[in-house]
Formats: sequence, structure tokens, C-alpha cells
Amino acid sequence: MYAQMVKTDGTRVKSLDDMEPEERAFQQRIEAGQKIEPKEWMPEAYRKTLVRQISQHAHSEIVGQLPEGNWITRAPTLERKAILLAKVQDEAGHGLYLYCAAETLGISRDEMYEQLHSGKAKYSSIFNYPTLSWADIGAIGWLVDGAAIMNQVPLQRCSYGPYARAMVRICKEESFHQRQGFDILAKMVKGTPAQKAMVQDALDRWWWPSLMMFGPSDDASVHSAQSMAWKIKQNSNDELRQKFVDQTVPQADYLGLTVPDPELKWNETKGGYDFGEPDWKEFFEVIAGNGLCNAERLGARRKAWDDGAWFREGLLAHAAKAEARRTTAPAAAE
Ligand code: BYC
Repeated sequence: MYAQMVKTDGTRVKSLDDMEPEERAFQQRIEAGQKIEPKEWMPEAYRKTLVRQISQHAHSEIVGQLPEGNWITRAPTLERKAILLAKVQDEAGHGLYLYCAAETLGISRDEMYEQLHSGKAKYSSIFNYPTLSWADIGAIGWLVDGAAIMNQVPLQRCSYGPYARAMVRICKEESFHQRQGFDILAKMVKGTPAQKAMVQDALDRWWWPSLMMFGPSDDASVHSAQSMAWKIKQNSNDELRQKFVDQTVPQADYLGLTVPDPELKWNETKGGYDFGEPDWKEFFEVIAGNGLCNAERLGARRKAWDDGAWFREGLLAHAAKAEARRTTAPAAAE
């Protein structure tokens, strides 16, 4: 079935007949649902696609700490603060599992950081929007982590073993993140009219950027056809976006909120919602580096890297001294 897949440039994904024996055997293993492991043969383009996606995913996790980290000192209660701290720490952990998974493909952590800091590597568009109120922290958990789960559950079945396994734990933690976000909002909508208005305002600002997290529409998604043939992706961007809308709209109804989309309408025939088109011009501007917070987010990551220089140098100096002691000790004993 993968041979039927057409890329955005109109060309078809390579069929088994067009492949050399090594690549054909690789593709047949993928078709049989086998996992590909680090030191096994793989096409160079498969390796590069994984490095791109996994490293960008890792960058998203650590850049994603920034908008929420912004509210740790301003959480309304001690309990909310403890929960938010734990969530933001989880995101750092997700970044670490993912950087480790990418390293198994032969790229170093330093190279990945360099690609992030230079702007060569992307990270999720969603983190280039500001967190203006406490309700935004609820909206991030509910919508952003909700969209992340929708995208990441199928990635647990990705053909590359280390990425698939990293996803198992990440998805478990994301479920807690989503519930804590929903819980914040469920509490606020029962509060004062001003608090409820704050929640509606957060939904108004985060709804469309959350839909954009799934990537461009299928007809503009350059990597989908090949990534689906390799079973890196199991679903197209539009399929997952549809599932997210279908899951989330009843939750918004439950909270008594209005989804900011005049075209949103239940479609009995397809058993899902029809909904409006995200502003793709805005999406492409954001991923090109021109979103509201791109400069601030990258600035924070670059500063963290520069501020940590003394520590990295200290570790290297210590390792060099330990090595010198190890190599000179026997001579001194003679
Ligand atoms: N933002 O051909 P396409 C989290 C890029 S963090 C930015 O469809 P693909 C959390 C795409 O990279 C969870 N760029 O690509 C953390 C490509 O550009 P390049 C983050 C985007 O890869 C902290 C171009 O557009 N999740 O949950 O087949 C706190 C064409 O796109 C975006 C992941 O990273 C975007 N939204 O599909 C709270 C999931 N969308 O690379 C929460 C893993 C597209 O050629 N990634 N682009 O320069 C994926 O599943 C896939 O990479 C995507 C895109 C579905 C995102």
C-alpha cells in the first residue's frame, strides 16, 4: 500500500521493485512490523528523517518548558506550584530521553544543540506564543499536551525502536499533564465571572495554534508520504487534527466554553466535526522564526547554554586530571 503514496512534489514513494536487495529487505521488515534498532542497516534518508524529527521533538520539549516555567513563581496555591514544577521537570526528562534516542543515530548532543541555537532545527510552533494569564497554564495542559498525546500515541508504534520506546513513558506522563491542565480550567470556570472570562480568553488564543501543532495540511506536508511508508508516522497530519477536534470539542462543551471557530459543526455522515482552516500563513511565519516569542525563546536557550559553559569546562578539566592521574600513577609507584 505504501507504493501508492504520493509525495507533495507529485512523485511516488519508491516501490519494492525499485529497491536494491538491502533496501528491499529493510522495507520488508518495516512492512512486517519489525523494529529497526540502532546499529542495523538503514537507508541514509531514513536515518536523516529520524534525526530531524526526534531532535526537533527533543527541542520542543525543552523549549516547551519556558512558557510554563514563566508561571512557577506565580502559581495561585502551593499545591498548584508543586504540580507545575513536577510537570516542567517532566518536560526536561522527555527532552533527555529523546536526545538519547537521536544520539543512537550517530548525531551528538552538541551538534543538536548547535542546530537549535543557530535556528537550523525547528521546534514546535506552539511554544512561540506567550502565556499571559494563569488560565493559559490550564489551556497548555489541556490543549497542548492533549494535542501532543494525540500525535505521540501512534509514535509508540514507530518503526525505530529507541524512539518508540521513549514514547511509552512520555505518553504516560503527558496524560497526567493533560489532566492537570483540564483540572485548572474546571476549577476556574466554577469561579467568578472574571475567572471564567479568563478561561474563554485562553481558549480563544490557544485553540488555533494547538491545531497547527499537527503540522501543515496533508497536501502541503512534504515528509508525510515517505515517513508513513517507513512507519515512522502512522497517521497523516489531517487525520490526527480531526481526531483532536472530535475529542476536544465535547470537553469544551463540558467546561461551558465556546470554541472560537464559526465553521465548527457536527457532521453526522462522517461521524466527526467539520471545522475551519487554521491560518496557515501565520503557521509558516511562526516556523520561519517570526512568531511572537521566537526571539525570546531562542534567546533563553542560548543564554542557558552560555551560562553553563563554566560547568561543562569544569567537567572536562576534571576528566582530564583524572585521566592524567590514572596514566601517571603506575609510573610514580615504580
Ligand atoms: N511546528 O512535512 P511535515 C510537548 C515543520 S512537545 C514546527 O508535515 P513531518 C510539550 C516540519 O518539521 C511535543 N515545525 O513534517 C512540551 C517540516 O519542516 P523541516 C512536540 C513544524 O515531520 C513541553 C515542515 O514543517 N511534538 O508536547 O512529517 C510542554 C513540513 O511538515 C510543525 C513533536 O515534536 C510544527 N507544529 O510532520 C508541553 C511530535 N509541523 O523539518 C508540551 C513529533 C510541521 O523539513 N513530530 N513542521 O524543516 C512529528 O510528529 C512530526 O514531525 C510533525 C510534522 C507532525 C510535527
